[in-house]
Amino acid sequence: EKPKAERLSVEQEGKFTEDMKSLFEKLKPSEASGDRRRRFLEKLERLLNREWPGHDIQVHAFGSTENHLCMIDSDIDVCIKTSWDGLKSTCYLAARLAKCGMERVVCVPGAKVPIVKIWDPEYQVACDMNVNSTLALDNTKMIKTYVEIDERVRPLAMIIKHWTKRRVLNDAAGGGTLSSYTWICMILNFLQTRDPPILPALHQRPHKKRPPINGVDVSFDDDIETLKGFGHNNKETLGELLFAFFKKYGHELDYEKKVISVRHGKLLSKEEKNWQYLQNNRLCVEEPFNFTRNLGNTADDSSVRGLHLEFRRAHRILSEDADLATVCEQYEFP
Ligand code: 3AT
Ligand code: MG
Repeated sequence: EKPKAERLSVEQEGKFTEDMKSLFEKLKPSEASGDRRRRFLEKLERLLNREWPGHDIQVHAFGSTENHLCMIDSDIDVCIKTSWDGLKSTCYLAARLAKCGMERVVCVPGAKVPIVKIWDPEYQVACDMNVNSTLALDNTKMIKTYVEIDERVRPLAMIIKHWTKRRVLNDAAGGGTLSSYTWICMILNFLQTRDPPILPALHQRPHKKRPPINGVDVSFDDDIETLKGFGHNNKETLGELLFAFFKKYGHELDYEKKVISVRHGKLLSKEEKNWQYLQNNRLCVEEPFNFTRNLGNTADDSSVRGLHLEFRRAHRILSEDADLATVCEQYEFP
């Protein structure tokens, strides 16, 4: 299938950008929901230190609670930092949280990062927590920095996240599709590869080196004052960008050969990464810190084919009548 139109007409583009702005206003979480999240985090920290006094237990939020891309129904991701060994057993932690009034408590001890999931009925929030797995705090800081560089990043990324949820493309663990984190990396790389670019590659810019954590280099340029305005030579509107996003992933990217790399701010080849023979390597998205990891491997070949069709569907609807509501229509299982 060939792309229907190379670009939007001026009228389509104007309408579409306005629709995006008003959808963004609806997606932005209210102040009240921000408050609920903050108060839940304070409560959790109080509760943990009351249950296990003397261990200086700190609660750090990461993921969308911290990276400016929070949706109304986003969970709260938490890293519990403590030098005490006692919380290493996530099931022990889970049992105590259940006693303290948390609901739907589940411990997942065998995961790459063991977590506890809870629902707090008081503040009506879901929370995933890990103990001392701090890498996510650093990659959250990276995303937050990218979002702050140019004012188009936040509305564009929120709308794409909304689209992924409506089209049921945002369930890495259960659905064999992609996590929000993987989607965000695909959006950032798209913005790094516009001409002229809207985002730089923070890892490639000069910056102070920090000591590695568990062998992983966690440093990148986070000097937001000098980074702001980086993309000002690019004048593309939100509407043009979303259209180009669907076109790129629906019709332009060579999935067979390429690797999406936020760390390098460009596409790499599977050969140079030696990723030709990885399992589930149809869609390759390099994890920016643990760069031997392919974030796209949660989607198998048939799932990537489904994603590809979704990009093409969105692109086709936009080129026909630029209707954002239809693009984001809830997917109904047949
Ligand atoms: P939602 O609003 O919850 O959909 P999010 O940005 O919070 O979006 P996730 O809940 O998928 O994204 O993930 C929470 C954070 O966990 C994001 C990132 O800091 C970290 N993370 C997720 N997946 C990975 C991964 N495969 N490798 C490293 N860090 C990850
Ligand atoms: Mg989250």
